[in-house]
Amino acid sequence: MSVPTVESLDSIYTTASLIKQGERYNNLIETFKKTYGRAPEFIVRSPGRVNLIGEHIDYSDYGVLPMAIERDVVQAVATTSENTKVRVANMNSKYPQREFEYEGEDKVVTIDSSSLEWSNYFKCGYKGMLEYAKSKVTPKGMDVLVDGTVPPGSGLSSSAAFVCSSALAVNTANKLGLSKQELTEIAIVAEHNVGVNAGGMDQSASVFSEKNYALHVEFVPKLKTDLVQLPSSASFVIAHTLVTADKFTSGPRHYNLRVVETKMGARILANALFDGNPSGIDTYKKVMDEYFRTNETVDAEMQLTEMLELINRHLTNTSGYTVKEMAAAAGMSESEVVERYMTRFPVQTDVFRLYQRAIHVLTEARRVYQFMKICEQERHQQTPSSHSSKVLTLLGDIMDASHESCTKDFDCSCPELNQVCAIAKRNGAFGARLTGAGWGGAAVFLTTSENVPALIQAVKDEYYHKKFPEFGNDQLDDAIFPTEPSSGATVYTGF
Ligand code: NG1
Ligand code: MG
Repeated sequence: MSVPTVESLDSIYTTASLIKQGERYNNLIETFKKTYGRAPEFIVRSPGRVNLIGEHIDYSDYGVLPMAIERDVVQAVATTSENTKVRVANMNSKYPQREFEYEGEDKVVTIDSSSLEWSNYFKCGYKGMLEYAKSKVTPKGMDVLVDGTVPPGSGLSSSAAFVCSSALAVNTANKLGLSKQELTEIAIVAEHNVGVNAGGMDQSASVFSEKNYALHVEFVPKLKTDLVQLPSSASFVIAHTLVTADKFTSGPRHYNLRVVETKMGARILANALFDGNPSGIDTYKKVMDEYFRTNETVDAEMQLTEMLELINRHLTNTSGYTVKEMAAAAGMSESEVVERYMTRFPVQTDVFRLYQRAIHVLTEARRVYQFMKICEQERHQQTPSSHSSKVLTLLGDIMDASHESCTKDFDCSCPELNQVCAIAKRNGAFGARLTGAGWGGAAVFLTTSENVPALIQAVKDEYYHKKFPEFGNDQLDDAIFPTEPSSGATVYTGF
């Protein structure tokens, strides 16, 4: 079997080289035939991502700077018009084959988010797309075979890669013709169906990324992406601590709690600044935009500096708020706070640390601008080699500051993440930080291409070999690997 030729069904979905993927795709196609007794009609692919800078600020509507990685979720698909049954199988035998039926225009499909069930991620994409396309189509029946290479629970967005590729599969199967923008927006909301109140960074990166570029993603006034050229001397290494952060289980104490802490902080600030917050603003970026609406000349970094002053003035309770105190400061009733922010995504905590979370969000948002400014300046330079290490030092310092802020103020790191970052810093990393949600999962290191092998070896020796002596080199290649900015969502046909 030859390597499938790349032909995007819809030219807006990026095409990517399959040369390296030949064997994997052939395997997928052969297994598909064995599983379903027919050949797939098309293959979709959506990658994971690594976030370079801008952690936990997407749900405060601040811009972030991720890039797609080579690791991805691919799905081979065949359709039928005879029924609306969907069968989903996985190349990994850990995930048993499932099937479900289209339940009609209103419901589309039931998702039981009370259990951690792999096929829920497919259903999310399916439901989101068909709800959006409402009544235009009776969906096709689908046979689907999934193959994922993004380590789950690693902070590299296996979930978004899965949901976006599912949405793309449904888009392609039913010829819905939705744009990247629509698909991304649908995938963002759809992922809430698995019980995580996530922001929109991952889906945007998975869909819009292009090879060789990082992606600046902004969320307000609407989703917008821009390609960012990274310095040519920069190389990145990803290291998964192998401590998995399962947001599904720990969400009430970690991820979903941070969403409440940042939204309530923004509400309190908006209540103080805008006379009762009549429009119910609940993200810091929207507070900032409103506050500077009449004075847009002030640049974003300065706006953020002023926002930090406002935080010091208005979120004064640095030892943490109770629900009652938050409600009072936000000008809301306690029941409204609970109903609006803690019911669909419940949380568990004694106090809400609004001040510390706010300091992280605003300084981190400022770091995104600083990081991009350096990349932009670098793009206009002819780079003598003495200069390139200066640029990496500047970018690395920003990444280090991000890690420190995540550790101290956002409290989303863990000992293992701190440990791998410290090892990296001692072994030639210019910067090292956790990436993704944290509390486990992966870190990202900035280094030069020459130093990549030594850096990887050092982390293997000092971290993996000590903590996971049973792991062979093959398994470790899955845990620590160099990465390059890769391409986003793709449809392959004609094989
Ligand atoms: P990970 O941990 O990669 O799934 C999560 C959120 C992002 C963002 C980051 C933290 C999901 C699907 N994604 O990423 O939106 O908030 O944490 O920056 O939960
Ligand atoms: Mg995820």
